[in-house]
Amino acid sequence: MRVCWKFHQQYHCQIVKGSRIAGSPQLQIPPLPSRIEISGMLPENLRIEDTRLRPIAEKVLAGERLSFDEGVTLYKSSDLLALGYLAHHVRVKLHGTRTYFNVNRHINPTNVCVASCKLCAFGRRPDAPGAYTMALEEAYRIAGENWSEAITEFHLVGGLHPDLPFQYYLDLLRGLKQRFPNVHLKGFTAVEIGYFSHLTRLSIREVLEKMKDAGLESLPGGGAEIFAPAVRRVICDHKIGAYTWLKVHRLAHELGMHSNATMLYGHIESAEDRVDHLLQLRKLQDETHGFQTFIPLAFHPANTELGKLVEHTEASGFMDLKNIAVARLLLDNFPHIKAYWIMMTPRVAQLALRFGADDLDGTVVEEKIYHDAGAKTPQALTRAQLIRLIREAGCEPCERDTLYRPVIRTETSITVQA
Ligand code: V47
Repeated sequence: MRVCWKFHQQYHCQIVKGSRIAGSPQLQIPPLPSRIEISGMLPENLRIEDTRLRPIAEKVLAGERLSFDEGVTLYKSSDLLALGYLAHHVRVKLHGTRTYFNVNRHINPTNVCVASCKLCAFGRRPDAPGAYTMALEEAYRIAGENWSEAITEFHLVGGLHPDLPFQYYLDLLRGLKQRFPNVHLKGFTAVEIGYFSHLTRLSIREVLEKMKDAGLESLPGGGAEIFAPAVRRVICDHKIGAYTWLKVHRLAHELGMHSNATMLYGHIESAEDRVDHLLQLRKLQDETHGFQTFIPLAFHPANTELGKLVEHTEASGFMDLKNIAVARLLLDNFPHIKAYWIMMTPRVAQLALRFGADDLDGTVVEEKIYHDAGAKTPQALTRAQLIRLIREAGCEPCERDTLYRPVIRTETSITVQA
């Protein structure tokens, strides 16, 4: 058992790793499965309006893997309640009603970005109004601000800054780890890692090794967008392609780091593009088992070039729930599906807990990427608000750390179960 003491201005926290507070519920995290086995009978009372879904439902309940064509059928169906029923069935087999959330803080060290992706409202050219880059001390100060409950994760993501040396990021990681030794550092999308490799002429593996050595513990899922090259050329033409995105995650997994995956929907992509994207992720997961969570992300058009190019209405609650459900059904080897409340609103994210999602993400504290693109959601939710949303949906809240280990809090201590 490792015991460390962490002192904050607001809090004195005892962090006890690998132990359990007496009297707390004994929760076990399942190891990452290589293939998730699910079986059952099609219940008599399951009403499937879209008859094309019936054979797919039989396969889902028999625990069989779905094909590309079946994925497209799921996306083209409007029988959302049947999709939700099936996805919820899979979710309950995996997790019961347990629903994960975490107490985290987002930090975006810079919004300066040379990529100019048409989908993005966050990145700025270096001389554009609103461009910023945090000095290291400023980043450390912000990391400790505006939260009242001890954080277990910093989520670090920025732009592709042309002049910041790689050393800045290594110093940032080291400085955060030094000041907040018990906070997990999840950071830098595969796009940023690819860019650091390009800038430094180090291989991607070397970049990841150096970042890991400086304190990086896992990678977020951003930058995946849609893998289909024809779509990528329009929405983010200067970014790494699918091959490099997947390579970065494969290498991170080989180095023992877990990561997440995302998909951006609701712009110019087709149902086939979405299924192709999900199946490329499923294939890599078969190889590495390093992904923890899949997060579908709805495109927000405000203040983006892409928003001006396409005649567009913002993604609907219907599409949000469908993407959660289809992801749960196709990604049979991903342990978790996250309903990111910042993106889908707390109201829809709560519904998603009954459509295949088992994770709501976290307290976040300060969010820029979606709010620059017009999100009307709050910047933060408290731990109590997340718990209420989960309980109201008839689910059992479970605070997790980044690696899905249950976290148990008292007023003075935090326990992470091994
Ligand atoms: O990569 C950017 C997307 C992502 C827009 O891993 C946009 O736990 C919609 O990846 N409209 C960043 N989406 C966010 C992200 C994430 C969020 C929460 C948790 C995790 C995790 C990862 O946001 C980008 C891009 O795909 N994005 N601009 C936009 N206008």
